Order: sequence, then C-alpha cells, then structure tokens
Amino acid sequence: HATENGVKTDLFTVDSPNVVYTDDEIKSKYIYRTTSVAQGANGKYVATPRETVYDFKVERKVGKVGMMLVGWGGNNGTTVTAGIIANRRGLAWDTREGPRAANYFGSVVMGSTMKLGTESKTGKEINIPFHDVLPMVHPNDLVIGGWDISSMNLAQAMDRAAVLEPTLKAMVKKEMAEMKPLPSPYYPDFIAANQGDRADNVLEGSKACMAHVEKIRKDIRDFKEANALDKVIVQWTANTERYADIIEGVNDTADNLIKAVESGHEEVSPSTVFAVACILENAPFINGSPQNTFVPGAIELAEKHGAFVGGDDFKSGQTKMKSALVDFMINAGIKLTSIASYNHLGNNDGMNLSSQKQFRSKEISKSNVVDDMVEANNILYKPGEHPNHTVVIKYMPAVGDNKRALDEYYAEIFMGGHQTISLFNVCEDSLLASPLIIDLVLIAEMMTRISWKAEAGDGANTKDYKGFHSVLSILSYMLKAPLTPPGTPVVNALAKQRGALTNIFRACVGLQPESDMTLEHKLF
Ligand code: NAI
Ligand code: DG6
Repeated sequence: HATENGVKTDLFTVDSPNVVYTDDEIKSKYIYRTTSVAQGANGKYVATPRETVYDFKVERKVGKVGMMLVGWGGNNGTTVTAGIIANRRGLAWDTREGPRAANYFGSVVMGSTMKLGTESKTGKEINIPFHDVLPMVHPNDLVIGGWDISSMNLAQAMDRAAVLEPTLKAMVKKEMAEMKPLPSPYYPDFIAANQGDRADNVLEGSKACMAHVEKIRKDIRDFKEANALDKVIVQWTANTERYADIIEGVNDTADNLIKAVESGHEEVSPSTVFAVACILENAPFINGSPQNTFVPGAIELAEKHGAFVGGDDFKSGQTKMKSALVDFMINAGIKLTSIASYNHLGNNDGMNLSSQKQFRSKEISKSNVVDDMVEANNILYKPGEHPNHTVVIKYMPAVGDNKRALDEYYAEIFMGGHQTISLFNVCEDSLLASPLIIDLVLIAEMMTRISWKAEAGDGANTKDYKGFHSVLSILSYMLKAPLTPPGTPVVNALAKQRGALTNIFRACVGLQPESDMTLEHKLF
C-alpha cells in the first residue's frame, strides 16, 4: 500500500475533462440521473428523467488514523486487534489443517473487487480491489485502542474469547499484553446482570453524567496526541444493551439529551454517553450493537455538530444471508411466506442475550431486515401484508463463538406450490464480525474526506462544498438495522446496499454507476 508524502499512489486515473487531480485533491463533476414519478388523477404514473450536477472533492492525503473500540476486551475487540497485528506483521501459523496466513477475507474493502471498466482492445473486464477505488486508509496502519469494563489486558482477553488458534495467539501475545482497555462507564441496568462479574474497570458513578462524557472526550484527545493521529473513529462493540425509553423532554431533542446527561437521567445508556462524547469531539461513532443508542436527541446533536454517526448492529452471518436470499426470492417473483430463524451460541454475547431485555434489542434488529423488499413488491404482497418472521436465540456454552444459525424459508410458488429452503449456517461470529469492524472504520474515515456541492437541478444548489449527512447510511451493507437520515428510507436488500456503496465511490472519481448492461457485448 504505497504512499508518497501521505498521499496514496493511484492504481488508476480517470481520463476525463470532468475529473481533475491535484496534489491534495481529486475533483470530479458528476451528473446524477434519477427518475421523478407523479401519479395522475387517472391513477397512471408519469416518469420524468431528472439530472443534478454534483461536484465531488476527495482529499487525497490519508493521514494517520486511530480506531478506538468500546468493548475492546470482548470477542470482537480482541479478534480484530489480533487480526490486524497478524496482517501488519505478515504472520503465518500452523493449524491442524496445515499452515495459515493472515488475510482480510470477509472485508468488502480489503477482500472484494469492483469492475473498473472494459479493456478497449480485448473487451475484457478489468476488476480492481475495492480498496483502490479511492485513497483509503490501510487497516495495517490503524492505531488501535479502546475501553472495556473488564480490566484484562488484550492477551488475557483474547484467551478468554477462545476464538483464535493457540499458535497464532502465541505470536501476538506479547504485543497484546501491553494493550490495556481504558475504564468505561458501567450502568448495570442496561446490560444483563450476568455481566456483573467482569465489571472491574469502571468509571465512578452508575448513571449518565457529564463527567463521563468529558472523560471519554479526554481519552480520545489523549489517544490522538499520544499517537500523533489525524483522526479517531470510535466503534461500539460492547455488550448489547436494553432499549432506552424515548421520553419527551429527556432524549427527544439535542438540548434535552444534554440536560438528561447532566441530571443523570436513568434512561441515558452508556452507549448514548459515548455517542454524545464522540459527537462533541467530532469523532465518527458507529454502533455495532442493536440497541437504540441513537435516540432522536443524539441524531439531532450529531446534525448540529456536523459529526458522523452510523449504526446499528453488525450484519455478519445469519442476517447477511437473509438479506441476500430474500432479495433473490422476492425479486424472482417467489412469494416468501415465512422465515423461521433460530440460532444458538456459547460466547459472552450469547450469555448477555440470554437476558430478556437484551434479547429484545437483538430480536428487533434481526426482525425488520426484509421489510423494504416486501413493501417493494405489490404483486406478491397486499398493502400491510408481511411474511411471518420468528427469531429465536439460545445460549449454549459448549459451542462458544461458533454460532449455529438454522433458518427455514417457506415460499409460495407457481400454482399454489411451495418451496422450502433450509439453511444450516455455522457462523464463526467474531471472525465474521471483525472484518466488518474494519470496513466500517475505513469507510467512515473515507467519508470524512469527501465533500460535495450541487450546481443545478431539483433545487439542490449549494454554493460551498459540504460533507455528507451526519447519519452515514452508506454503511448499511455492514449493518442489520441501518440508521438513515430522519425521514429517509431504510434499504436492507444486500445488493442495493452494495450498489449504493460502490456507485457513490465511483461518482467521487467521476465514473458512472456500474449498470451491468454490457451493451458493448450485446449490440453489434
Ligand atoms: P463480548 O461480550 O465478547 O464483548 C463485549 C465487551 O464489551 C465485553 O468485553 C464487555 O466487558 C464490554 N462492555 C460491556 N459494557 C461495556 C461498557 N459500558 N463500556 C465498555 N465495555 C463494555 O461480545 P462480542 O461477541 O465481542 O460482541 C460485541 C457486540 O457486538 C455485541 O453487542 C453483539 O451483539 C454485537 N454483534 C456481534 C456480532 C458477531 O458476529 N460477533 C455480530 C453482530 C453484532
Ligand atoms: C446471536 O444472534 C448473537 C448475535 O449477536 C449475532 O451473532 C449477531 O448479531 C450476528 O447476527 P447475524 O444475524 O448477522 O448472524
């Protein structure tokens, strides 16, 4: 991953009058084409093509980036840390199946490619690593830190997690033993009582307060200074909390939320305290768990401060499969009538989720993941009609981090027939989630270096460059219950989520969306 003076060397350049490269920036002019639809009195639609010209600007200097994890000593936190160290050092280790080497499989940014275009002479498709479309941070260069209510150093915590091979653990142990999580706020009412035993690294006080917000802000600043960082991205990969009640006057507006933190209101969760601290510190904050960290007041606060937030709940195994499979079924015209989703797991996450209120947070994030696909098809589903959808999670210590997910998809096909698809999916939970943590950091960081202005069309004119909306819905691919700017639609379908991500990146370098039309191979 070569860089010159902090600027990543380009794998490709775009040869177009609409794209200009300077030492510091890539500037592109991009025509965004949409279709505006109106329904007439006769019930018929009129579709009108629309165009908006956007100027995008991408800062080329990547800088030095820190990743701070809340719940650093957990299964995800220790696994992603060991994984990055192993990649950075190019480690290989022995397993009973033979030698294995560090990789970034499972990361969209590091492990997948994107079609750049077609070679003019041969007509051959040219695909490039996703990581090379824009000048992105390399995960090997991330400086890692974070908080945990458990005081174990990262080597001990990695042993407790029981995820990685002993041979690999031995190679990263020394470095990880020196990594110690910072103490964190612990409000016992928000996570399962069965987590109490590990809470030996906590800040004083068991409810929200400004002192906690200020301490987290200082931790971020200190980490930045100690490691000479340009920016820090913070991610919640701590226990799933219960939902916070949304109460008028408490967490419904930015001002009320700040007052609720100051007065120590019991409905302000630790994750919301982290969100407030990160927003005030202008550090992008992503929630990898399902609870409603981003209460309306937190979203408003982020908007006010122009700070980036993203969430909720990593979409790693069972749900990723679901959002791909259901997308296929409904788009194939097959009427999905029920999904029975069962899973059992034996890690600490499973133990926390064995408590009803925490399970309920997960049940919500796992249940709403096909809504947009159902609603989009008014041939198969009448308004308000929805497939049955049941989600069950059981704690089974013996299987540890190797979650078992069993799903039955039952569908109605041609002439009243049925199709039943049964899946048995062994999701090595933390090994699937860790690359998502990396993707979320890399993409969120990238978004801090992209700005835009609109020249014409649809009243979208803006004079000065500005950033994307505070709520980074571009992260949806990695998340089960994607947070979107207030009043905008949620997209769960996996292919659409990937399309949004890749095409926004392409637009930033003045390239058209990948339409897959390949007319060049069809019209001779
Ligand atoms: P884990 O239970 O191993 O780790 C969570 C860590 O958070 C623990 O070390 C705990 O001590 C710490 N913690 C709890 N409250 C804290 C607080 N207030 N401040 C700082 N640290 C705190 O769980 P795991 O497996 O790492 O998962 C983390 C989260 O990610 C869970 O909420 C889980 O539901 C979610 N998730 C995990 C996925 C996976 O595939 N592993 C996928 C989707 C979501
Ligand atoms: C069991 O459902 C525990 C959860 O934390 C999941 O492992 C996690 O949310 C990943 O879910 P999914 O549905 O993406 O595999």
